[in-house]
Amino acid sequence: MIKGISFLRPASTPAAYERLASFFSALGFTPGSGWDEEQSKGASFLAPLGNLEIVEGVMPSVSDVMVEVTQLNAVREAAIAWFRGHNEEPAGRVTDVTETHWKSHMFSAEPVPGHPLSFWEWTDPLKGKPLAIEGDLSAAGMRFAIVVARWNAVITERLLDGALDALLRSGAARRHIEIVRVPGAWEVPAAARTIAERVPVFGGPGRVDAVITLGCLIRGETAHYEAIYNEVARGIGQSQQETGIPHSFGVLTCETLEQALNRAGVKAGNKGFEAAVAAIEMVSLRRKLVDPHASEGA
Ligand code: DLZ
Repeated sequence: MIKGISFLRPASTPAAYERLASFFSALGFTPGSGWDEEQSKGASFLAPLGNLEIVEGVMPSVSDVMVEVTQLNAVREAAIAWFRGHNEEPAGRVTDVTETHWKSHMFSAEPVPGHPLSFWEWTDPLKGKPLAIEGDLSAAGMRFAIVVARWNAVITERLLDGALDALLRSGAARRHIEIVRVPGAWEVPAAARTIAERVPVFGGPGRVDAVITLGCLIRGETAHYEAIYNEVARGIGQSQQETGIPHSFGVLTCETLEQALNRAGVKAGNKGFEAAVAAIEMVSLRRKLVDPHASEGA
């Protein structure tokens, strides 16, 4: 299995070795372990990606070392600063930035005569980057239902406060947030499903974009804890999968009341807040997946 590739640059003198090592360090390369032995020593520099290219015809650069970078101009400034730091004139040693014929721009620097190095960057900022579709965190125009259990209200009310805080601060309108209370966690899935399946009628509550589920089960105080928990999780998941409406999961399962308090805003964040943020993101993502142009110009 191939793990990596190393290019060796023989430095003709100790001074050339020191200069090249100093130049690469100044540009921000991560130092590798290198070696220092009787016969030779090596300064090693690591880059996140390596690529061996066999070229036929005209070489794409003056150098056989091409370093792909981001913020090419800043790298060039660092190269110029390195020469000035050595009381040397960079003119003639650092070229101007020029366009290549493959949608990129490039400059070259020669810290040691005979060792030209080319630095380049794609002009298309998305080129070479892994593209991902992600949801945004703006809740403007989105409609939510929050289903919250009354059992362990000292906890679930805090989760509700957290969820409302996240929605309102992310731009949701108060009138677009429906709060539905149910007796306990056991009842959360059924209410969530009824809301998610709702067909709007004139004057009625209308559709929601996501359902945020909130509850709190405490092992020490809950008979058949595992059985209840499994069923609640399964029911909420099933409602999400079968209706296609995002359901975020804010049902705490804790060993103790103290642990629950910590997750409801005391020491370990507020899981109601987190559930609301997840719901916003999933609504946005769903819109993009269904209609990739949905957020353009938004
Ligand atoms: C009965 C019960 C128990 C013992 N514990 C909890 C709990 O820790 N958290 C919770 O949300 N609900 C609990 N419940 C109530 C059940 O969820 C359910 O509301 C009742 O069994 C009525 O169906």
